[in-house]
Parts: sequence; structure tokens; C-alpha cells
Amino acid sequence: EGYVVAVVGATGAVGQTMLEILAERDFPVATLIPLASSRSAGSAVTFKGSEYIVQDLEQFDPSGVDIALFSAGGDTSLRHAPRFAEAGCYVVDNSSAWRMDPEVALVVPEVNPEALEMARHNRIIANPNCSTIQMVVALKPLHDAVPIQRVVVSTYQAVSGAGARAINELAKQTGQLLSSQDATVEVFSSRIAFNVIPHIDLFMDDGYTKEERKMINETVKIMGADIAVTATTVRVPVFYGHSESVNITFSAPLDAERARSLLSEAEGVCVVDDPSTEDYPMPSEAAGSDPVWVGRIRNDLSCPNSLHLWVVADNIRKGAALNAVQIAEILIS
Ligand code: A2P
Ligand code: 11C
Repeated sequence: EGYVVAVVGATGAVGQTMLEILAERDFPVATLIPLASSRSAGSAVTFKGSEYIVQDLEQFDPSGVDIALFSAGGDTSLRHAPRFAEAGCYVVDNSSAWRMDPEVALVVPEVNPEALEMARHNRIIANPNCSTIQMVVALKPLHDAVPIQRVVVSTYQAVSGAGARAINELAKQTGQLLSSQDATVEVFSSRIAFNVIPHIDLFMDDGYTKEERKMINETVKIMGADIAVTATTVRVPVFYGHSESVNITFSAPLDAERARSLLSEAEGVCVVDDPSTEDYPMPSEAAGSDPVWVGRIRNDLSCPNSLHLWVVADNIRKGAALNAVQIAEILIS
């Protein structure tokens, strides 16, 4: 009893966590089908203590699959998600391929679950970018109280956002530098160990990166409000957990005390904010957890109607795999 569930990109950093979260949350999986490229077809992944053989996506016939969770890059989604949808399967796609398509729902369950109605027709649902997800979960309860006019965000993003090879690169370079060797640079544009790189995804003509553009456009689409957003996205030598400094300007006053109380009651949010005990969220503690952690909540003394937040979440869980599984849970409910 349950559903036929395919995980596309099952060998990757996000795909592996999708398998863990499906198991943890006891998603009703009758048949699990792990898929990846021909490179890893024939290898095994583990789900609920059993091994499953990875199949080649290219050769796979999606007939009979109920739900497919895709996390194998934008090109793979563009090519394969439509044939899964045409076969009658719901696709929850973690890539950026479909997010800004006006016909496709871009969903964070705590923020805009109603957008899923759209998916009843075309069957492809987009999972937002990890940095966007954690920010909008924190913005939503505040925006519902006092409409937000503008957001200025700077990110501190973990290497796991760039996949399994990027995780290995930070580990390898750290070892190399600690043993006085030169760092081998393959995945990132520069050395990431003991460094900070103000560049995530490709640069565009206007000087922004695509990661910054995603945060701007996706936030407006998910929040369904005309919020002015600007972003600087930065890679830091952290394995798991994205952090964000978020400055918010509201259309009317919202003091830090009220914001703290609204966030304390919000779904999916945990507030850790006590300067007297030096308590604030950090990726070392958010890694492996489900909530969006918020702290350093304070009024911006330089600007009326403005607040600062510090927002941290596990980018692979809430930022990707968990959000996708939560969407699947709504689809079957
Ligand atoms: P594979 O193991 O075959 O390379 P990560 O983001 O951690 O790098 O993971 C990317 C995931 O997407 C992996 O599971 C990878 O599978 C999968 N993948 C990459 N390219 C393709 C493709 N063309 N077809 C199917 N799966 C792909
Ligand atoms: C990162 N946010 O941390 C990126 C990864 O659009 O899904 C996710 C890219 C995306 O590198």
C-alpha cells in the first residue's frame, strides 16, 4: 500500500537526503525507484535498511510512477520532467529549470501551499532555491502582520549547495593546506578552504550572479507580493547550513519584540535569540535539523520601519530535500 516513488539524482547530495527524509517521515512508498545517469546505473543506494539498484534515467519508462522527486540538475529536468508528467506522474523538481515558468507552481509549504492547485493540471511543481526557501519561511509571518516593502540579503552559503563534488573539494583543500600543499581547485572558481568567495552560479550582464537573481525573482513569486529584493550571495567554507543576514523594511513600524513573538509562533521556524547567553543560530547546529532558525532580531537603528534578522537552515534538508518531500506530502493528502 502506498505510492510508486522515483528519486531522480538518487546518488547525489540532495537525492541521498531525499531518501533519508522519505524514510524518516514514513512517506507511504510502495515501490522506490532510484534513478541517476548511466555513470552510476547498477550501483546501489540504501532506503529503510534495504539496498536498491540505481537505474539509468535515460532508459527508464516512467509509466506507473506516481511521484518523482528530481534533483539532477536543470538540463536533466528540462529533458525528462515533461515525459514523467505526460505519463501521469507528479514531478517535484529541485532544479531551477521550471521555477519562473508562469504555468508552474513554486512552492514552500509554510508560505504558499495554495499555489499547488496549479499543479493539478501540468503536474510539474518547482522547489525553490535553498537560499530563497529559508528566507521566505522567515519573511512570511512578518509580512502577514505588516507588509514588507524591501529586503536586502547577504548570504553565507555552505559548499554542499554545489553538490557532492564541492563537499569533497572543501575537505580535500583543507587537508592540503594544513599539510603545506597547494590546494587543487576544480569545482569553485577559486580556493574555498580558508576563504570566502562572493560568487555563486554564473555572472550576468548586470553584474549580479544567477544565485542573486534567483533570490530576487523567486521571493516575489512565492510571496505573491511586489517586494523589492536585492542580494549578495557568498560561498563560505562550511559543509552544511546556509546563513543569511536579512534586512527588512516594512510599510509601517514592526518592532523587534513583536517580530520575535510572531516568529516564535510561525510554522517551521525556531527562534534562538538571547544576547545575554550568547545564543544565536549557527550552521554547526542547524545542520541535520529541519527548522529555519532565526536570531539576532533587532531594529535597524539607521532606518525607520526596518529590522535585522539572522536566518540559518540546513540547505540540503529544508533548502531542498525536505521541502520537496513536504510538497509531495501535500500532493497525496
Ligand atoms: P550520477 O551519480 O549518475 O552522476 P550532486 O548535486 O551531488 O552532484 O548530484 C547530482 C545528481 O544528479 C547525481 O545523482 C547524478 O547522478 C545525477 N545526474 C547528473 N546528471 C544526470 C543525468 N544526465 N541524468 C540523470 N542523472 C543525472
Ligand atoms: C548553492 N543555492 O548553494 C545553490 C544551489 O538553483 O537549486 C542550488 C541551485 C538551485 O550553490
